[in-house]
Formats: sequence, C-alpha cells, structure tokens
Amino acid sequence: MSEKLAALRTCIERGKSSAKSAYPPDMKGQPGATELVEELLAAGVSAEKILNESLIPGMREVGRKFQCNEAFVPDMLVSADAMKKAMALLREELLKAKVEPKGTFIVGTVKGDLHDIGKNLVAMMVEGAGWEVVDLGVDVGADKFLAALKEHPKGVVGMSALLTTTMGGMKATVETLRKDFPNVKVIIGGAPITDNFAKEINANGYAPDPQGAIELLEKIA
Ligand code: B12
Repeated sequence: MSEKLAALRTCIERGKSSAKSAYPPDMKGQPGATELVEELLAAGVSAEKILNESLIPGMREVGRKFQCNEAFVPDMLVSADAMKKAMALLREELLKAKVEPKGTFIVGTVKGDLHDIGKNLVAMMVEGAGWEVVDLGVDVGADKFLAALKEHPKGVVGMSALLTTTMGGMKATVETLRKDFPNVKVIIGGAPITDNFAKEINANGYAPDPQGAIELLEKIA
C-alpha cells in the first residue's frame, strides 16, 4: 500500500488528476489522483492517512519547488486541481472521522483591488495544507473581513494587494479589525508588500509565496 501512497503523492506533485487526464504527458495512461484515492479507500486505508502521507506532502513539495523557482504558476494550478479532486473523494470520510482542519484562513484581495491570481493560489495551497479556507474574493473592505471574523472568530486573516494604491488601505483595515477582535492574527502578501511594510501596519507577518504563507500560518496560529 505504501507504493500506492507514494504514487498518489507523485500525482499531486505533478498535477495528474485522473487516468483520463493528458497532463503531464510522461504520465499518460497511468492512474491519477482520483483512481488512486478510490483504490486506497477501497483497500481500507484511512482518509487521514491518505491526506497526511500523500496529498499534503505532495502539495508541500510543489510549494517548495515554487519557492526555489523549480516550479511555476501553471504547475501549482494543476497540482491544486488534482488536490481538489482527491479531496472531494475524501471529504465524506474525513467528516465521518472528524478530522479537524488546522484552523480557518479568511482571505481576500483588499478594497479597490481586483487582482486575484496570487490570492487564489495562496488560498488553494493553504487549503491543501489542511486549513479551512474562507475566500472572500476581491475588492474586500474591512466590513466583509469583520463579518467573516464574526462567523469564524478564531480565523486568521490573509490580505492580498497588488497595487501600491490599495496596499495603503491595509493599515486602516487591520486597525478596524483589531477594535472588535484585538487578538486577531493578520498576514499579508502581494507583489508590492514587504516585511517592513507588514511591521509598519502591525500585521503578524508577510510571506512572498504560498509555501511561505503556510509556514507563517503554522508559526503564528
Ligand atoms: C494579471 C494582472 C492584471 C489583471 C488581473 C487579473 C486577475 N484576475 O488577477 C487585470 C488585467 C485585471 C489587471 C488590472 C489592473 N492592473 Co494589473 N497586473 C497584472 C500582472 C500582469 C500580474 C499579476 C499576477 O497575477 N501575478 C502572478 C501572481 C501569482 O503573483 P502575485 O499576485 O504577486 O501573488 C504571489 C505573491 O505575491 C503571494 N501573495 C499574493 N497574495 C497574497 C496574500 C497573502 C496573505 C500572502 C501571504 C501571500 C500572497 O503569493 C502569490 C503566489 O506566489 C501585474 C504585473 C506583474 N508582473 O506582477 C500587473 C500589475 C499588478 N497591475 C498593475 C496595474 C496598474 C493595473 C491596473 C490599475 C491597470 C489599469 N490601468 O487599469 C488595473 C487595476 C484593476 C484593479 N482595480 O485591481 C500594476 C501595479 C502597479 C503598482 N505599482 O501599483 C502592475 C504591477 C503592472 C505594472 N508593471 O504596471 N492587472
């Protein structure tokens, strides 16, 4: 069974979602993530084991490669797609087994900003790392973050900004959130954001990429 778990991990890492999928070309015709999850479940392997020994390590590896420029945005997208399909098969079993998510990550692109490619990648990878993700979309003001925090008071907030004109609004948003939720943790990211800027606005941290976001969340949550 450990061979199948390893094969599933490779499918996630390479973005092979099913046997039908033509991508990646060198894995054509081989079983993909969905077939392997079905086989493992049928053989009695627990959903938790599949998640922890195949899916999460597979996603972690893509994140690591992206950090050191060995993988690129399309690679993460296909891996996240394979992960999503595998997770859909596991979801029912995980609910039965009551596997708790690591936490809740409330993420959005800030007010006035419509860039969501990076934010979506972060959301997908964080979900792949075992977190519940509440994605508020784009153009998200303090009011929407607050409403989500009221529903998920232990949530960690993630804000994305791609414009120098919209990153300025992050400071006021952090202040507004802390009025009602003084201990809320906020992490920020996006091309113009820096570690110094995160310190300046009293955010709990900055990460330059999805793997960094996961590591930061695990450190601060
Ligand atoms: C694609 C794009 C668009 C698309 C967005 C489509 C979409 N659905 O997202 C469209 C065409 C809509 C667009 C519009 C505009 N854009 Co634009 N756009 C870009 C472009 C080319 C790529 C951005 C991108 O997706 N990068 C790829 C992703 C993967 O990277 P990323 O977003 O940085 O995310 C990574 C990290 O930053 C991090 N991260 C991201 N979010 C978060 C969040 C957290 C919590 C954490 C921890 C990490 C994290 O992880 C991600 C993955 O590694 C950039 C140029 C560039 N090369 O960056 C310009 C750019 C951002 N755009 C720019 C501008 C000016 C605009 C417009 C104002 C143009 C106009 N005059 O209309 C409008 C603004 C619209 C608006 N109100 O938002 C400027 C911004 C300049 C500035 N200094 O502010 C840029 C830099 C182009 C330029 N050189 O001038 N844009």
